[in-house]
Amino acid sequence: KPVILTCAQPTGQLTLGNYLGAIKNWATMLDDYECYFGVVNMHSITVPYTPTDLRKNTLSCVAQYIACGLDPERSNIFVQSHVIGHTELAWLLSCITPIGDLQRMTQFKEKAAKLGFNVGEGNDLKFTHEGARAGASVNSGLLMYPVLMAADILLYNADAVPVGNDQRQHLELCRDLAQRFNHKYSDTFTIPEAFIPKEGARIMSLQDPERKMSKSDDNQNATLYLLDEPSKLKKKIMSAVTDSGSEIVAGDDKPGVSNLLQIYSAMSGRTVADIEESLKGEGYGTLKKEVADAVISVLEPVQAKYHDLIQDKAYLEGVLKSGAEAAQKRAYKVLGKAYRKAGFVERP
Ligand code: AQP
Repeated sequence: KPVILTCAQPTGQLTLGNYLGAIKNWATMLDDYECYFGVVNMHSITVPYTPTDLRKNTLSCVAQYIACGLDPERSNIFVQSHVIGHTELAWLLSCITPIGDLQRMTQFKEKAAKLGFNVGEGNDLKFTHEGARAGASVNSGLLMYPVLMAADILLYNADAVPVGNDQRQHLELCRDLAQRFNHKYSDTFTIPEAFIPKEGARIMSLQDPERKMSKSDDNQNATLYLLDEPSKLKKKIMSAVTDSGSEIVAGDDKPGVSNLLQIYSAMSGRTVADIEESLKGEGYGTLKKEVADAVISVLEPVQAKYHDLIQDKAYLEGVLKSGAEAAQKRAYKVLGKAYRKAGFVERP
């Protein structure tokens, strides 16, 4: 079977963006692919965090994966730091990655901006006024993030990586690095394909529909978390920013309404055109109410399953143990091959 590898960060609670752009899709691939689903905790420490939350969110992320339909009997669910090889391969890859390639990554620029920096012309980092006053700094791990992500993927010689649209640029870099390594040494890595869903690939913030919905948004009303109580989900959707005019149609000049239609469509399986037609003449309030109903009816059973699973720590730890064993087996093989190609002598 072809191999897929894909991951989410346990930086915070998973969002509806993570679900629609990623996890929902992964759950459809269990039978046709050999699946590796990572919880990439090493990526989470590239931004400010607290260890207690990271620990809690890691197990919670595993339970959310399973509650969303990632069956551990038909896939390998593992935590990144449990598998030796991710950072080792990242080191090999970093030595063939020009720094400039990392400085121009959109996610790096956005996250650096959040920390108090502007990335100017020529990709140099400059303090913003507030950043300078707060003594801001950007750690080199944040810059290296895409190299570690490339290692996550190449370590399993994955054929494909199902991700949301925001990861397209990182995946391109991963493909470049694989090609560069293969060219510099000899054929070692599979060049992975990006699987980006047609619907839901880019769910936007409810408060600023020009930005993607993100788990670490400072404005809690901007993001729908999978574990938000139904009343909270409804409240956030009812207060979502909409656009001028009153017609319920998708379009570039209507980012707020388009986002709500996109969410509605992805949650209900109906097409946007069908929804537009059925809501002709109705106001934004009706649209929001229907979106809330659609979101809640999908998430309620997910939440019920999650609350059962999270009680059973022994079960979750068992899932992670067998996931890590399977992942490690594959990772060792690929890492060994890459080490040999790079000229490292065999381990005694
Ligand atoms: N808004 C989104 N719409 C569609 N897909 C999305 N993904 C993330 N946000 C959206 C997809 O979810 C998968 C896991 O993402 P991640 O955990 O690696 O985190 P991220 O992409 O950095 O997303 P966040 O939520 O914005 O996290 P923070 O706030 O920590 O940076 C990926 O496949 C991603 O494409």
